[in-house]
Amino acid sequence: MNPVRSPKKILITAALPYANGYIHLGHLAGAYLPSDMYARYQRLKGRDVLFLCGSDEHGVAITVTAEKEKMSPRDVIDRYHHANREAFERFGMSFDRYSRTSSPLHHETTKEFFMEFHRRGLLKQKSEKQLYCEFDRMFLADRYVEGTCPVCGSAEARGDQCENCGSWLNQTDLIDPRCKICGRTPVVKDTTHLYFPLGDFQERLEAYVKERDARDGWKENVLRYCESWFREGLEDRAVTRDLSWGVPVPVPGFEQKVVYVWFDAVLGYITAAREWAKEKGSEEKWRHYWQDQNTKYVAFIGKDNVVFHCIVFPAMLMAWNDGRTDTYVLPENVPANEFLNLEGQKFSKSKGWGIDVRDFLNYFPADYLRYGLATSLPESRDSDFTLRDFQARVNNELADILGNFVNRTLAFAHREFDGKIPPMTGMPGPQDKEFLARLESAPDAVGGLFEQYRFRDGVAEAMNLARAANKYFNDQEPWKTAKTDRAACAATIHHCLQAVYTLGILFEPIVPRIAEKIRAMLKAETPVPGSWDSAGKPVLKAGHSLAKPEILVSKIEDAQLHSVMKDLGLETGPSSLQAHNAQQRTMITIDDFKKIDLRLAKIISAENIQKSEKLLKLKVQIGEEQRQIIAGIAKTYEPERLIGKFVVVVANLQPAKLMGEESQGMLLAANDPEGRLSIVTIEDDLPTGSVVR
Ligand code: B3M
Ligand code: ZN
Repeated sequence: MNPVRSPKKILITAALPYANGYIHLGHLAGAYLPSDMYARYQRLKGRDVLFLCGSDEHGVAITVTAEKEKMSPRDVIDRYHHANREAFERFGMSFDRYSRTSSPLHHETTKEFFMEFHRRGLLKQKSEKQLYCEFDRMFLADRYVEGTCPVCGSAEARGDQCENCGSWLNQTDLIDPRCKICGRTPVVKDTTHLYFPLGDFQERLEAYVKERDARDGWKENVLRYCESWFREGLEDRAVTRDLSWGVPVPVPGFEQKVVYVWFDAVLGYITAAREWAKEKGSEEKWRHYWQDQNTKYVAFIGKDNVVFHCIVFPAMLMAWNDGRTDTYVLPENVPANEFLNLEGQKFSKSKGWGIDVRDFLNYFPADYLRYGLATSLPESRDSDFTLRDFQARVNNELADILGNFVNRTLAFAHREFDGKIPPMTGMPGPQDKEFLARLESAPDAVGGLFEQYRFRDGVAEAMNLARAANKYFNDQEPWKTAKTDRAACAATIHHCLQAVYTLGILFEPIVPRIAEKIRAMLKAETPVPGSWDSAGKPVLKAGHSLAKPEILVSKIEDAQLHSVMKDLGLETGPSSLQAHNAQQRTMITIDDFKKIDLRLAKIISAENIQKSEKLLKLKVQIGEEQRQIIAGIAKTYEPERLIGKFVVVVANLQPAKLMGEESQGMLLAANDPEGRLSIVTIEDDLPTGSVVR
């Protein structure tokens, strides 16, 4: 049997976000909102759904954050795991389980796979050259090194990848590598790792992608990524790392190393199912989804995770399945979205450009956000989210079309028909028939698009039905027939109420709380599994009484939008958002502050530096001492203008080389978002060397 045509069981996963930062709108538009719409839709279709997610809590993403925020990795993951789980709940994600990869059960899952591969001799031991920081006494895994990209020349390439040109790198390829912890130049040393033979699976993987694409229609963007990987040729991948945070490698001689984060992260989906089953009190129930070849497994992700879900994870599952009878299902499809931009610019954690879900939901109901994102999902290419569009979508569509139709219909039924569903007598006219046909075909039209992972189109189709319903209401003019032809009026309202019911089902995957309100107003039961197919049909019986209508969606006023944009720092671009985020930055103690030795200094000489438009070379007097400081102020200050000025310098900053010149301190200056700059000076001429605090 073809599992895709009549899938009874559907396993759905959404990428496990790293527990090292808060979930933002870009994440939601990537993997989360689409997966949730899909899961909710499939449940309404009566399918047996298991929907899983959780926090990815290992790897350098976590340890780098821990160092930056001066916390232990454990504290980092605890903070973000709980915050993100809560944000997802508020957003209305309907996960059956939100797990975490630091759990003991997950370590067990990972070790099981690892040992299975090891026992079967799949993992090859190889020695490779890696960068080692003699100061920090460690091998610098992936993101612990930075340097110049050998492909594009960007100065900020990471050990594993250059974000600027997207090249995959070997850390030893980096030009001028630097240790990210201490800034020193690392040395090259040998280290031994275990490798998974990914290359051996290339042929089978190509066939796998081809077959699943033919069966379930993979997205173009995903196929393109896969093709380029296949074209380059798959190679063995190290699955161990020299780190202390992660799942310890269970192989003798390797106890000091941990399992590569991606090896364990994808297995997190299996752990989540095992946890879910445990909680349900039937420990083996997870196999009902993962280990039944009739399950359709769909893995929702963002585009940067394609290789791990379309190539690495399937290869791991193939490898397991080769030697076992308890075999896993492979992803039937891996719908990956592209990126969502915010107000025309990339979301960027380091630039502070983005909106956290938690922040946004302090201003607007989750369903407004769901609708706003659903209509701008980056399904085939990057897309843009702007607050203006968001307002327009909510006001002109959610409120004016859907909300308005539901409200006017219910209000009319209360006014003219005593709050009950009026009977339908007589034969429907041509316009009624046309509308009823439209209504009847809507569930399949919307559902068909959801089945093809075309959520934007599906949402538009659902809204089109509400549009058609409004038009029907207008064309029928029930306010007139109420006086002239009661039977016709009753029929119109009867059909409109059936349409309200249908909309209450079709909008459930998109805006679940609004849909719930609609059903409550109709006093229709909350949707039971399978109710999708009751939509479009005349389900409501004449005489059934209705609840009082309430406002479904209130509009977003301009003034409100402005103040939110200001609060969120969205008015003048990334730099103002950065300032906004800076206000929320971690507090420091007075002792932290005292570590900075700020001194009053006098500039005694200043000159340009050849080949640099930005830098000036200054000599400053600090008490008895003279120092050279290289300052990036040449665009604002002529050297002559600076001589004799009293400035504030950081006197205990580690010396650094800039354009070959040593800088023995730093000058304080203020910066505005437009890049204007002013050095900090002192009002009265106190002696140089005076302490500034
Ligand atoms: N945590 C990467 C990311 O958040 C990674 C996904 C894991 S899915 C198994 O983009
Ligand atoms: Zn170092």
